Amino acid sequence: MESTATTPTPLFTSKDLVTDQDIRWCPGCGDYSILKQVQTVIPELGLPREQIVFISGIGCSSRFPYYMETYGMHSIHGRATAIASGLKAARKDLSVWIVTGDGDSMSIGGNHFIHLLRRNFNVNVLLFNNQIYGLTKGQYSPTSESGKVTKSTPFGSIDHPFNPAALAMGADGTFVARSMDRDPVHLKEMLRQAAQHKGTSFLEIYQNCNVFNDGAFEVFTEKASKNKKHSLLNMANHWCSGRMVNWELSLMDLNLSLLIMQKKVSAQTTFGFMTCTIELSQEF
Ligand SMILES: Cc1ncc(C[n+]2csc(CCOP(=O)(O)OP(=O)(O)O)c2C)c(N)n1
Ligand code: SF4
Ligand SMILES: [Mg+2]
Repeated sequence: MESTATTPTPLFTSKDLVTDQDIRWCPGCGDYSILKQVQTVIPELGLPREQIVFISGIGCSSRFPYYMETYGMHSIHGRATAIASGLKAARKDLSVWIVTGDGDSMSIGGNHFIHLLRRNFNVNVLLFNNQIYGLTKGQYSPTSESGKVTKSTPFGSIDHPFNPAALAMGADGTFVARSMDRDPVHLKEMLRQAAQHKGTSFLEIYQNCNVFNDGAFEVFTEKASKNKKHSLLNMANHWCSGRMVNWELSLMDLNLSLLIMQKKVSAQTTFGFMTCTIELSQEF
């Protein structure tokens, strides 16, 4: 049967999304790449700019709405999720995007974050995870690795880090994906899929803070290690084609003790492309 799906016609270009604001991110920050990919994908939605809204909390990442020529709000620390939910409840026609950081969403905003996913409001969450508090100049965050030495943990952090994607799955998130600032092709594809998803889409983006946590994700990008440490899985397709069980088995053979393998999910649940953080016992 022929597909009747049509691709929307863009009403503007990525250049129309560039604002007159001076960008205050440090030169070399991974946020620039994310901004560029978002500005590339948003016109593809075919919506007028007045139907697109970016709402952020507080942090370097949360300066994002200033740099998007759409509606937007640089809101309150950890509360972008609540404000976005309220807006979406009142204006279902809007495409609502939440931009947050690992501190903003996993510390002060942690409670709002899990309840947004549980409620499954039709909004999109972009979590820029640089595993540090960037704006406040380099304190450890809930996603910093154990032993992390920072100004606030001079003898090394004694905390176990949160895995935001695992947290999202624990809250029964219906779209959970992870990408990287350094992989623009994959990032754009994840943004497209997130936009298409009905319900809360959660996209975690590994983002390099070259000033306070440089190279945190090098292991996934450098030639010597990336094939061993980095694998792309698309659970959605495999679930739909009824082959999820096969994937589960083959991944277990490969020693991937990912949470997604252990968790029973509903048929509606979509898991986007996950970047594995566990060393593969053999290469794909
Ligand atoms: C109520 C409140 N508490 C604390 C702060 C200080 N503060 C500002 S940004 C921030 C953390 C930001 O970290 P993250 O969300 O990871 O963003 P990044 O700067 O790394 O992009 C904190 C603790 C604040 N602005 N308001
Ligand atoms: S402090 Fe880090 S996250 Fe913030 S703008 Fe600079 S490089 Fe980017
Ligand atoms: Mg951060």
